[in-house]
Amino acid sequence: MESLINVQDGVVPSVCSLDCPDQCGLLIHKKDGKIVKVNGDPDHPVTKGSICNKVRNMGERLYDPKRLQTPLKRVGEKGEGKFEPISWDEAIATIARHWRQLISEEGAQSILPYSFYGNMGKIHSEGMDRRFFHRLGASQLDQTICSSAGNVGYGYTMGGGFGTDPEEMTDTKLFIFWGINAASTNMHQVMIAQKARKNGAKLVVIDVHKNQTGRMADWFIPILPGTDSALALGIMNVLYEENLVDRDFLEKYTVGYEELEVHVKKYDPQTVSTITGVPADDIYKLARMYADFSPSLIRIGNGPQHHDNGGMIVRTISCLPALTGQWQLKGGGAVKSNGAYLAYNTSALQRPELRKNSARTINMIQLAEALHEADPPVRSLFVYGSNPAVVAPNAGKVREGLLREDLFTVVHDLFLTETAKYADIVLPATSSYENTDIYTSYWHHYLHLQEPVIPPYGESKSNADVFRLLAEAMGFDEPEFKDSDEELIEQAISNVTNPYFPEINLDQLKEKRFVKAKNTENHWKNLNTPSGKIELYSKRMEVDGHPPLPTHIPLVEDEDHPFLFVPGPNHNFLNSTFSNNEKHAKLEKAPQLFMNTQDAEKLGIKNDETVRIWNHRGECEMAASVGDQVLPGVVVSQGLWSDEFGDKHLVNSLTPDRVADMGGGAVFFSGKVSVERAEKTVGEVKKEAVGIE
Ligand SMILES: Nc1nc2c(c(=O)[nH]1)N[C@H]1C(S)=C(S)[C@@H](COP(=O)(O)OP(=O)(O)OC[C@H]3O[C@@H](n4cnc5c(=O)[nH]c(N)nc54)[C@H](O)[C@@H]3O)O[C@H]1N2
Ligand SMILES: Nc1nc2c(c(=O)[nH]1)N[C@H]1C(S)=C(S)[C@@H](COP(=O)(O)OP(=O)(O)OC[C@H]3O[C@@H](n4cnc5c(=O)[nH]c(N)nc54)[C@H](O)[C@@H]3O)O[C@H]1N2
Ligand code: SF4
Ligand SMILES: [Mo]
Repeated sequence: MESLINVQDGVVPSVCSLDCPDQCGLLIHKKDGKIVKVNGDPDHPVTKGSICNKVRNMGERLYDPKRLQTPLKRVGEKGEGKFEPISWDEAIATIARHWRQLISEEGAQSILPYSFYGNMGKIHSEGMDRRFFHRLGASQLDQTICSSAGNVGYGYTMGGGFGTDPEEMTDTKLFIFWGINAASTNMHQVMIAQKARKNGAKLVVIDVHKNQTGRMADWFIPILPGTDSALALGIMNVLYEENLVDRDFLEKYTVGYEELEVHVKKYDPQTVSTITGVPADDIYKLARMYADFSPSLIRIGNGPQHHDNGGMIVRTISCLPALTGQWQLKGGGAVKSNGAYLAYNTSALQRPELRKNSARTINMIQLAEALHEADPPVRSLFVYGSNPAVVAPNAGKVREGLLREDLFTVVHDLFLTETAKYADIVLPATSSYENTDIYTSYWHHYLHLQEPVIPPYGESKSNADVFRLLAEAMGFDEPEFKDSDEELIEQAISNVTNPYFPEINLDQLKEKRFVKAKNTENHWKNLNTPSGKIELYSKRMEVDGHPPLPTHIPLVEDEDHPFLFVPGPNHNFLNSTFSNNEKHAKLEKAPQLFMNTQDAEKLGIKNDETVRIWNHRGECEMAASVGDQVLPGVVVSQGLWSDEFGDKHLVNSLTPDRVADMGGGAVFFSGKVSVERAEKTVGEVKKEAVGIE
């Protein structure tokens, strides 16, 4: 078949590479060899031709004049952003020279790779890079920043990332969006719910912020941050008390339902109300509704697990569907992540046996500490697919660490990100549209192939190609570094032990482009928990130092400030991706701080006035949005804003970098702040934010 790159004018297939559950099938419209339009693929069984506005405007990002074209070396101070173009030969030779010296003087552990999923492609985000860093013997990175607390919590109950198939949700009668801003972050889940609502289904949203998603609900339930375990236990209390549980199901398919019955007696609605801020009557109403409406589906978002007790919150919520036997109904159950259905042959792709040392592991959310205090010190950082100077907690301290003169930093990205500004060497990355790769969704059940649809931009190179070059420069002559991207794909999808993984080879995938996981319907009958059942009581949790039954555990006391601060993502960016693209930034206008009218009145803050938000870690400025969208004592912002449009918008300068209860997860939403009126007008803040009046 002709390479899609060579199509000058026409429509070619693709898949969205962003860290988003929807993983849409795309159709790329080309003219004169360039992308002129990005549409959804109407033949995709789940995303069905609709896509978000962010990716509709992807062309603006791919051809943004700010996109990197050549390798660069730093000629100014760290952080200043002054660079000069160099050749790939010089860039790779410089890195190899530094690393050889570091390895001989301080050991390979002094080198730390830092990566996440700016591109979700397996080959480029967790393929050749892993082979290289294993062989190098570098420090290992625990990739905890996104959803590890919730995934571990869900896993205690359900044995891993196994939940309801979105394609089965057409008959669902009750959707509970629990801590997910799906209107912005999982738009096809909203479309499915909206369609079901036409047939009488109801939508309940439980959130700390009445945002785009909350506003479309039949019933919005505001809750205090980090108290969702208590609410779920209150629901269980009513279900048991009023005999609304499915005892047959519990007996056959769960462990510990009798212990749970005794345990939840102490979580009566009155007690739970004082913890959660949800009125007791609403707890009764919600529990009865949950029993009445079948099938029901709980879509568990990422918000609740970005707290000190986030693992336990997700663990607790994930017990609910079993109580009313939802798993046995088509479209009933829950989804946290469905990623496990498409677990592939990671060891064949990543070759852990190439590692000859047992190097330390560094938790990525503690980068600030690692750069300041690791012993032996981190002396070189290689960043790709991530922008820690913006996305990591305690980002002010991360930036201080990046200033260290004795730290040799390399950043591989499409743009001169905030992190790249601190680099010694910057390497230009291809976009996913320029690569060959495979993608698996963590919500729907499809595996996709991406073939390059445009040539590499300027001199940019894919992640895998950069690691092939580095392997050669470091003298690694193992055949594993010679494998092509297509060979890597073949290895990843062959000899997969996961029983749900579809039987497919690369030629078949080229023809079909996407293929579904198989036999997933009865997953809940044979779980990867120690008992094989749904574990309401978990011995494994006890061994790991947690209460074995779902339990409400209060948040850690952050330093003494009056407001809990919840800085989540926004609609038009994807984490920090797009925040530097003018079109997307203009659509967001300016960063806002949502606060309750009572709090604003006490502080003499009016709507649209600029406020200063601060704590012992840092400070920020935003325009106040005063109203009833959040409960008193809570403030919420949206979006990880770029430095390019103002230097007072780094929300992560305020967030704590302590770890959650499970999985070493991040606690972005458990920090506390003070808020006061700033002297600036909102007009000035907006102007800084997006360059508009
Ligand atoms: N447009 C857009 N889409 C995205 C992203 C993006 O940045 N922008 N990011 C992508 C990524 S990487 C991820 S992980 C997902 C995240 O997407 P979601 O799963 O939606 O997670 P968040 O937006 O972090 O938080 C969801 C909601 O949880 C609420 N929340 C916070 N704390 C609590 C709490 O204690 N209890 C309850 N009940 N609610 C709480 C927040 O107010 C927010 O509305 O989205 C992906 N999709
Ligand atoms: N305050 C706060 N902070 C958060 C969150 C929050 O809700 N609130 N959410 C957290 C979550 S859930 C996540 S997942 C993290 C995400 O944090 P990151 O993983 O850092 O995500 P992005 O900010 O999108 O940065 C991805 C970078 O990868 C680059 N990139 C894209 N494709 C490629 C490629 O093929 N190769 C290379 N080399 N680079 C590429 C992009 O240009 C971009 O600069 O942020 C976390 N930070
Ligand atoms: S970001 Fe999400 S919704 Fe938008 S195109 Fe990509 S997968 Fe689809
Ligand atoms: Mo994430």
